[in-house]
Amino acid sequence: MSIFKTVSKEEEDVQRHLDEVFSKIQTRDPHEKEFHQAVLTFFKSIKPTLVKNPTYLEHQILERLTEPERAITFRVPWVDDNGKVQINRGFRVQFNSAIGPYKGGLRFHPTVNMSIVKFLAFQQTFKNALTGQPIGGGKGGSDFDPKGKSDGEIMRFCQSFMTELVNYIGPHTDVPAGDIGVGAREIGYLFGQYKRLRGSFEAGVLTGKGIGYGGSLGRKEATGYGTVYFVQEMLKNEGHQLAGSKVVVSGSGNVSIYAMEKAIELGATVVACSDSDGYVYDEAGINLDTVKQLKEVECRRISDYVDSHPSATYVEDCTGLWSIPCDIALPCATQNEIDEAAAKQLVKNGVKVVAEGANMPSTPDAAEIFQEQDILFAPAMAVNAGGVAVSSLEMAQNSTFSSWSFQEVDEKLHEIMKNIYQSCIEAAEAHGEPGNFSVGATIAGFTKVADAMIAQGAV
Ligand code: NDP
Ligand code: 2IT
Repeated sequence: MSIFKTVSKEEEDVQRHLDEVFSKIQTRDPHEKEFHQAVLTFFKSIKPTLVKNPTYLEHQILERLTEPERAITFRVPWVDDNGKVQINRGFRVQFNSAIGPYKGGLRFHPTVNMSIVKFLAFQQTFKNALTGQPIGGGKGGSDFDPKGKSDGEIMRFCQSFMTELVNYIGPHTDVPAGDIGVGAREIGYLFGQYKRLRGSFEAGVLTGKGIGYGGSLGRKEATGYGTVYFVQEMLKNEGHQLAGSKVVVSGSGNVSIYAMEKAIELGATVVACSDSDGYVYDEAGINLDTVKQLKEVECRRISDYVDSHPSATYVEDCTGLWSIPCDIALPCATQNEIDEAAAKQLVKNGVKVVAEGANMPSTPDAAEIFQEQDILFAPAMAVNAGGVAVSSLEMAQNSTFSSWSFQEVDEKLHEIMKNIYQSCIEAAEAHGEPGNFSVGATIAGFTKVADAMIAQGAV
């Protein structure tokens, strides 16, 4: 039986094709379940445009789009503080370069494997297209766990990782950046080693760099701010505003912190945030200075928040966060953090907006619940695109030896997020699914990449 709902003859044909391609992908790499999830969600969303434009199928676009141009794994040996050799696995998936050099972050987390990196690189391709910037899609990382490692261990790991990665990247080839477990410190060590190995200062090879050596003002804030700018557009369209709303944000890393900062600046109250151990609830509003001090400066756990805020509550259950009543839910931690039960709980508690700051944080069941219940639900591909968009602005500054002010970058980011919102709305409307941001975002990104691929022939 088919996994897709059918209606017309044209739809049936498209569906058969989608089923065939999907089944081939599953058979080839049966254990890559996150990648399968991303592909299936993508197929469901692009179906209306395939029905309208059969030419995409004639060019075997789906088979080509779902096979990375290159997928690299490598050994990363490093020496720990006890003098013991440790071995991790490194990855870089260069998924699609139809519209520009591969671009996407590096994730250091023990859960990293080929399925995770492929799903991230696949989605990055369409996200990057949506930004309107000339960047292709890639992603990488390692199963290295930065937690509890000394600064020296982090540096030696990054140097070893780059010693291999250097063979595959460059300002016009592939430009990595940060993601989970990779922030300014790691990018600094990676950049230093790249520069040493190449013997030249190629600023545009990595983004998210420190401001003193080619980084862009506003990059650190971009993903979180962009997430909230997107939410602002969604609310504006419904005649609502952020001021006075109650917000729950998962995670307390880079995306979460700057989503909280912008939401608070715009008058919302953020009542809870989390890390992988648990969440804090502060009815009066989370004190962001405390979170920044704990997470950005001292690398401590979110449980320590209550030491200086005794009226707040800490609960050792990170997904329990979704049972807190709120108007706006911003999942900003990791994939599949909102499952069916959490989605039902959010809906029951009256959530009005769910915007994905993290990549693929809602399971397919959860996403379906939000869509069925007419919640304003927007996918990662659109919502968190501000980070990579400003990475592209960093590349532009590097290539012209210029540096723009924070305000200039922030204004450009805001404009880009408004444009992404508009592209989603228009593409959804044009394909008979008004208000469906998942369909709109995916089709807008897909069209740009697929058209460029067709124009460039079978490469
Ligand atoms: P950080 O490493 O800065 O922060 C990650 C946060 O999520 C931490 O609070 C972490 O808790 C929590 N977390 C990580 N893994 C899990 C897990 N398995 N279960 C529960 N909590 C978890 O990463 P970022 O903020 O950069 O990234 C967060 C998300 O946003 C990711 O999905 C990433 O792909 C996405 N993203 C990031 C962009 C960027 O510019 N950085 C751009 C676009 C998307 P703990 O400290 O306990 O591990
Ligand atoms: O998922 C993402 O978009 C990122 N981690 C940011 C990628 C980038 O190249 O800035």
